[in-house]
Amino acid sequence: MDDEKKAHSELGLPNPYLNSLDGDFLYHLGYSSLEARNGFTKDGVSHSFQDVKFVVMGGSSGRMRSFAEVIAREINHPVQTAEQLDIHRTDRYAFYKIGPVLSVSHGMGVPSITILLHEITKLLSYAGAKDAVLIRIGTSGGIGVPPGTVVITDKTFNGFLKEEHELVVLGERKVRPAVIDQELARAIQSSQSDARFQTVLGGTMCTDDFFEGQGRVDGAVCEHSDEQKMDFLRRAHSCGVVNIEMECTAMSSLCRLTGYKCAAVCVALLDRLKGDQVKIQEEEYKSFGMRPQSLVASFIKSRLSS
Ligand code: R2B
Ligand code: URA
Repeated sequence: MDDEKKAHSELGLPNPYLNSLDGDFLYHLGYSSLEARNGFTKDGVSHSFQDVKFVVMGGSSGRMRSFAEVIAREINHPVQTAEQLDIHRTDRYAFYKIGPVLSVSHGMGVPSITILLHEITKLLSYAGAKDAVLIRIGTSGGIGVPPGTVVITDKTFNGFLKEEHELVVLGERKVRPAVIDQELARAIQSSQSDARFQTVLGGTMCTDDFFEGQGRVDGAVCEHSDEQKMDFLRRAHSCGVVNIEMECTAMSSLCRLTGYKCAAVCVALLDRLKGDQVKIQEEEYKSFGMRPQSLVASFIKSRLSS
């Protein structure tokens, strides 16, 4: 076996060039491959990434700070405050380590989550945490489901309603399958311990824009009609799409290639068949936002105790 192939299979990522790097600095996270392999020290305490079993990602830093405390309580972690769990090194992504769980923000949209996914899957692979599961917890626009419903994604669609992720590499369009782990999605749904909200398994459409990309007619620019929007949303719904967000196809396609299982658990803030504006009250927004956190915390707790 030549050196490149050996390196590829050793790290388990589909990039032979990683082998020839003389150390890999994960610039947006601020950690090096050496620290991923050997661990790091914070406030005089040694930490390792080797024990990571779950990476929970969400758009905002506040949500991931909250999740760090939620999961710390749920799994009885000896350290419970976000300040002490915080291991961020840069301002790009919030980053918390709670024993076997990483809680990381991913920002909004495909470009932002893609950068994180490249770096986090390299970090896990350097650390030897190849069995870690990646879960996105987020918000979304529902289609034909009441606001507050938590959607666990079983299919990821792009804006053409194809189960694919498209990107441009070296001036050419690349189209990759965007499929998600069914067993993981079902396991998350069945771990629900809080019966106060509805969950549904269904298709999620990923778009590169919140306004025109999601068919809204309330952006600064709109060149389609309300009727065209409704026709498209109904067509999407008939293909099995029950919610719309802005990251899932990038996540499912990259995780398929890197060999990590992933899931998306997003609460619907509104029903897009009834309107475009997200006019939710602050209290309701907070309580809806806790639903994916509560479900994923139950799932992680049950996995860790089994
Ligand atoms: C859901 O909400 C954000 C846009 O408001 C985006 O990150 C997403 O996927
Ligand atoms: N996030 C989205 O991407 N779309 C919505 O409609 C609501 C939240």
